[in-house]
Amino acid sequence: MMEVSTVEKDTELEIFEKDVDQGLSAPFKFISSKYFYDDIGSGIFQEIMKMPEYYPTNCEFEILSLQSEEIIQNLQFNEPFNIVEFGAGDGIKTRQLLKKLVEKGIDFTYVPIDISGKAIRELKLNMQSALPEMRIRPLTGNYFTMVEELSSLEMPCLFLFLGGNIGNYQDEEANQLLKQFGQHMKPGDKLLTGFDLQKNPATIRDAYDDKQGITKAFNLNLLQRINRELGGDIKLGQFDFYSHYDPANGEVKSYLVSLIAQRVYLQKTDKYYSFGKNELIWTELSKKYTLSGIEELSERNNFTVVNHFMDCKHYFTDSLWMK
Ligand code: AVJ
Repeated sequence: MMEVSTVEKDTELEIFEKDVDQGLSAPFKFISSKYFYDDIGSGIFQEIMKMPEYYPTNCEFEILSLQSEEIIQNLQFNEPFNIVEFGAGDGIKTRQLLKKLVEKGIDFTYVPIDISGKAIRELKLNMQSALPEMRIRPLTGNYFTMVEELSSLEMPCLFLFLGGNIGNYQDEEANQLLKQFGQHMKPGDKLLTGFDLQKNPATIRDAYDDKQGITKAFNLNLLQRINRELGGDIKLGQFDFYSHYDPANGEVKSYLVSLIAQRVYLQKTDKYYSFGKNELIWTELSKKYTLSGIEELSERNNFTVVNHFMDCKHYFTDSLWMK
C-alpha cells in the first residue's frame, strides 16, 4: 500500500485551505464536491448508496451483474491486463465484473485507486475475502499521480470510472479529465464510464433530496470538515441544505444555505467570512446525460464508443469507450 508522506499531507491540507478561502471569498460562494470525501464523508456516501431513492447504485449493480459477460467480450484483450479503477469506493458493484473474470480464469490485476485511505483498506479486505484468488494492487491518492506511475506498465488496461462520478464535472472539466485519461491510455485500451441518464425529473429530484436527510448530512459534513481541518467555528445548525434538478439542462445542483446573517472564522486562514441571510454555498453538480451527449463527449476527446450497457429501466449506462 502507498504511504502518504507528511509532505504530501501538508500540501493537501494547504490546497484545501486555499480552495476553501477562494470559494468562501467569491461573490457566489462554492466549495468543490471533491471535498465531501474525507473518511466521514465517504461513510455517509455509503449510506446514500443504500437509500431506496438513490437509484444509480442498483442500476449499475444490475448492469455489472447481468452484463459482465458482454462487457468482457467487448474488451478484446488476448493477454494479461490491468483493471484500473478510479474512485473505487466499496467496490461491491465492481466485484460483480471481477467475479466473472475470475470465474472465467482470465489473467488480470485489479488496481483500485481512491483518495480515502480508509475506503481503500476496507476495499482490499473485502475483495480479498470475496475473491481470494484475484491479484489486487490498491493505491491511495490522487488519480493522476497514480496513473503516471502505472503508465510505465506495458499491459493493456481497462480503466473504470464508475458510479456516475463524471457527473460532478462541468463540461470543460469533464473534457479535461477525459483528455487526461486518454493521455495515459495506449491504443486499444478501454475506458468504462458510468453516466446517469436523464429521466423523469421527480425520480432524480428524490434521489438528491432524501426525506431522511442523509444527503443533507453529507453536505453539512463539508462544514464539519472545515471546522476540523481548518480550525473553523461554523455552527452547523445555522445552515440548511437545498438541491435542485433542472430537466432543461440535466443539472442537479446542491447548496448549503446560510439561515441567518453570520460570519465564520477560520484559524488556518486567520480570516472571517460573511454570509447574508439565505446566501448559498454551491457544493455539487450532478449532471444527467443523454446518449447523444455521451457520444459527443467521447468524440470530442478522441475516443470511440464501443457500446452502452444500460439497466432495464434505462436510468443509467456504463459506456465502454476505446482509445
Ligand atoms: C458519487 C458523484 C456519483 O453525484 O450522484 C450522491 C454523489 N451526491 N448524492 C452523485 C452524490 C449526492 C454522487 N456521485
